[in-house]
Amino acid sequence: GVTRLSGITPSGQVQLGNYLGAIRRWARDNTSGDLYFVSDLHAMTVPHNPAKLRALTRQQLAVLVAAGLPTEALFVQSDLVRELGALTWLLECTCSYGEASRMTQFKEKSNSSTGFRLGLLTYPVLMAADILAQGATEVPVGDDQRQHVELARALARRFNGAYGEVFVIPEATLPPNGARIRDLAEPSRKMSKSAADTSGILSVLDSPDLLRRKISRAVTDNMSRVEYRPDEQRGVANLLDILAACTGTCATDAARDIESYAELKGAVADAVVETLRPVRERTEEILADPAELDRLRAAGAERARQRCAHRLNSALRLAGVG
Ligand code: AQP
Repeated sequence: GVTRLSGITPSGQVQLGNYLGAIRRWARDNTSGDLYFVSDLHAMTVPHNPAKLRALTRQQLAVLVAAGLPTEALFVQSDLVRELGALTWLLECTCSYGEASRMTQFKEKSNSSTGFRLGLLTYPVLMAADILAQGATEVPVGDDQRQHVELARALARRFNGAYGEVFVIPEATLPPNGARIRDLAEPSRKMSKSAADTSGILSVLDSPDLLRRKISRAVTDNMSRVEYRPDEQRGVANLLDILAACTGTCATDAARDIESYAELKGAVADAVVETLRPVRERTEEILADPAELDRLRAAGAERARQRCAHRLNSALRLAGVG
């Protein structure tokens, strides 16, 4: 069967782009065999706060449950840290230094910081372990992650060839192109949960008041033209993209009948508040029952561990250890 694996990193509060571009689609499209995980270990490649990471991980898991993902398809990456640590080592010893350091994302991110963590270099190998541990056949990823899935493929092939067939060769697939949501305050950037300045970031858990306030301050332009022209009017086009994604129309149609920027912002605020309300309320309910969330989490971890146990043991044995 097909096993699609998707992850979300708790590097900040889940934002509207994550919801509209990924989580909502996962909840709609998921078929049996698909897996979703909160990749908290990936949030450690840059300086992090332990208590915050723990809280965000829990919150993100709750959002995924609240969004309607089947709980049996969910797990938290660090609940498998021992298994993944072992597999990552086997794969690091299958990967060349040159191969890892050629990853575009590493080159970009290591350039912009001095004294970066070694994990920034090796995290694609951990990602390969995530994929190969679960026997994923498909990994739906955007362009920025494609190279990492290619690495996972190369490592799986190499390991299988050197020691014996143990890993399924995964394939990178293109997720259906959803809306790319941009930062309301800085529409040249995409909306990101780890952004330092949150004034243009709509969090899934923001109160309706806060959502409205942020939307009312969204950057537009002085053309006074409500039309969908992304190249000329990036801020307005972003608001129309958000409106369209929330109301299930296309951005050009969404622009029709709207006369002013004030009216546009009002419509966007209503649509965003109504779209996020059920997820936020359900997330709050889930977080209010920590014992039940712990139970869900433990059950997901157990299933994920069972899925990888045999493969990991075989890989260790074939490599001459374990
Ligand atoms: N602005 C966006 N519009 C549409 N989709 C988006 N996604 C992220 N931002 C937008 C989708 O959300 C999923 C979760 O991705 P991730 O946790 O692996 O990290 P990311 O893609 O790097 O998302 P962020 O919010 O920008 O996080 P940080 O700040 O940590 O980099 C993915 O499916 C992604 O496409």
